[in-house]
Amino acid sequence: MTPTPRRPRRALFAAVAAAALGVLGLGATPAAAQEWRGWNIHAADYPNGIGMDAFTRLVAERTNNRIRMRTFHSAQLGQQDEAIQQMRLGTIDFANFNLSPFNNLAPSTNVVTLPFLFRNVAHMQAAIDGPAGEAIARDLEGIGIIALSWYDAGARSIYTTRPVRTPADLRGMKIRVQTSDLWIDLMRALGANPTPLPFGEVFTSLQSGVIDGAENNWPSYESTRHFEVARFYSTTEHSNVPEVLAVSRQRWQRLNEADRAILRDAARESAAIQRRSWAERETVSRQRVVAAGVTVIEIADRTPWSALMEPVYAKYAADARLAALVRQIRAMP
Ligand code: GTR
Repeated sequence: MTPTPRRPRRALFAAVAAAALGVLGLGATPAAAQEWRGWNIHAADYPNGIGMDAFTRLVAERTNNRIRMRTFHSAQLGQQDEAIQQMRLGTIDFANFNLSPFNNLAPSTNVVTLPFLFRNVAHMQAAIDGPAGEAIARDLEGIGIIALSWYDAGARSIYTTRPVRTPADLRGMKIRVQTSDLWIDLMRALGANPTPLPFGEVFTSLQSGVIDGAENNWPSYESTRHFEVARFYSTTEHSNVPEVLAVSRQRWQRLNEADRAILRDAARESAAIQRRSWAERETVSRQRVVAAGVTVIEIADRTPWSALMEPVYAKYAADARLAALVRQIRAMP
């Protein structure tokens, strides 16, 4: 029997060790072997999934498959707060997030979550594509997340198991909110009993009566089938908080400038695709839930609602930097 020569054996060991380090994400992965993992809370056919799939396709094409990205749709890689932690650790490479779950981590995200701040979608887009986006991108970078582009998320409204026409109707009702202090205070200021819960637990919590309602845009209300258990949708349109398409700073730091530019361009183009798809889906989702017998309660006058928001502004837009940003956004044409 021929003894195994020393050198190849050592080489084999080195190769196995390198592969193991690669799996653990510890070694520098050769450019040719990049395989990125992406998180999406929604299903693949939701506007955000469509946007993310456009992003990954464009990046693959423009890097000749050097950077291959796979999006795990429908929260397969975990709920929102866990996914944010994983992005920060670098075990998830890219994702689309609503900005509310960053409220406690990145102060400027509170500004774009503020109730009744934006006059309409165009106003929100001008802010997030401009000064608000710049401030938020800086704050997110500080926590290990690189913002590449901004997705639409429409207006959020309250939906419940009993009709709600005025803030008085909400008194004492348990309303699900995202994990964010601002959201807890906002719901409290409206007189409700805020209940932070992961998105994936809202349906069963409505069904079992753990909560009496939640709040979201038309597409989320429809795609999650929450409308089957919470049959009243009151168009409070209290927040227009947008979303981010982002990559982990750990990945970003290993990219050269040319690849960074490819990712930025692809992300911007994916946002245009997401926004078009979003506008269509809002209409379709509304039609679907109305056809399914949901009662839409039109809130014609939002003044009684916005009048209660003073304490939220006092707490979350008090800091000089954030107050200046709020003023700048309000002054936008
Ligand atoms: C949706 C948003 C999700 C998530 C969800 C929630 O509108 O797209 O990212 O934030 O709301 O309420 O948890």
